[in-house]
Amino acid sequence: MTIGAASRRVRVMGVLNVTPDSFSDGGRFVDADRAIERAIALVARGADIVDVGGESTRPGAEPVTAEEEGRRVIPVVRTLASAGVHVSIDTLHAETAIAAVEAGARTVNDVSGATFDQDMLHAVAAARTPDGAAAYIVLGHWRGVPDPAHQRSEYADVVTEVVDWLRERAEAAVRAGIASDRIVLDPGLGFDKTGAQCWELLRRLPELSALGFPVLVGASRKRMIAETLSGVPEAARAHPGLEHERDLATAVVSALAARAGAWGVRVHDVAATVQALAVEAAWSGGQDCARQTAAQQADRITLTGLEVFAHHGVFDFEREQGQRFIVDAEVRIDLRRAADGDALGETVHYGELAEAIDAAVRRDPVDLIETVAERAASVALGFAGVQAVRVTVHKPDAPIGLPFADVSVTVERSARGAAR
Ligand code: PMM
Repeated sequence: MTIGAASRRVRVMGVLNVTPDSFSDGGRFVDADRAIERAIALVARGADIVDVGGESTRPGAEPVTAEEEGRRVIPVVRTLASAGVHVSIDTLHAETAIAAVEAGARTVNDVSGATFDQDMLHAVAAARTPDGAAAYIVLGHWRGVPDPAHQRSEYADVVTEVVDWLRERAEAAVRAGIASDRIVLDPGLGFDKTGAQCWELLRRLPELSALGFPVLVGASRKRMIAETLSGVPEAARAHPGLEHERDLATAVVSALAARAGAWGVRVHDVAATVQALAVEAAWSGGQDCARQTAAQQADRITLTGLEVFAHHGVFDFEREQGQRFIVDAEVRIDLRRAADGDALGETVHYGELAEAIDAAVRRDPVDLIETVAERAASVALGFAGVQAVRVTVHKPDAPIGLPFADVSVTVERSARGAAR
């Protein structure tokens, strides 16, 4: 399968930890043969990608050298890739990434967003699989090597910071030579984030999708799930049929992530997630992510004919006398939550939008209506939840020496400089 053209609605990435100290497998798959057996079971249950990791990112886990990591993972990667499995290599090390891609891994999954190893982006850009294909890269958000001694979950706005950081990392990847259609972004749930911050990232996932890259969600068995389950009766948590007591809740997250437009989910228990995704797909009538995202992006609020008297223009008399500027603004925002709850807090208050644009247009005089339009677009984008804006500034009384109806400038801008 490729990242661009989906064989299913949401990709399932099955976790294969080949470590003696992994988060949740407890080192059960250190032996290469057992790891391969486990991977084959993941694929049989419906995994589209098998994510092979040889170093635990669990806080406090012993770091491993690239050499030791390679020794653990490369034989597994080679065997699985030669059996036709889409293998992703979960690594922080460029050296391991290159060796894995050369052994057939098609994706490099770097939870540090390629900041841990400065060579990572160039290594991925240059690496080729044995059949000559360039690799995909998953860029995760993090603030450094997970360490229980570090309290690094202070954010002014976790979503804004994660989105801005990932946009910058995606741009760096493109500059390093990785094609933009080979980049996947991941909010890095649990990496220096509290449970509440992780849930907020999921709640506002469309803000990350608005960057234009596929989004991968990795909530599987994480503390955010355990915290949520702490409120349910003990007897409801014990599930003999599940490998882990957090797997059912993880599967529910997978279904909800699908609904929120995620491109893929990274999970330990593939079977539970595949079932949950089947239910979600049935419920949504087989509508695919792209269409769902497009529907979200089709929602809009339009304000037209806002008249502002201001002093913009290149001529002195325009600066002195002032004139009318007429503004049309269209903001794209997912309106379903506002409509579901009849909640003003979930949408853009059009009165406040009008006032903010009026103030931005009225501010200190400039020569060009281009500048005025840019200002208005920028304040409109500042409203919570706005994914994109289109602003037209008309100057119907412009000093043109011929009869004319109108002259205007239109700008379209996406949230936080959406990458595409
Ligand atoms: N989480 C872990 C490891 N790798 N990769 C991606 N892309 N996203 C994640 O959220 C992520 C990851 C840590 O969890 P684990 O040790 O249980 O696999």
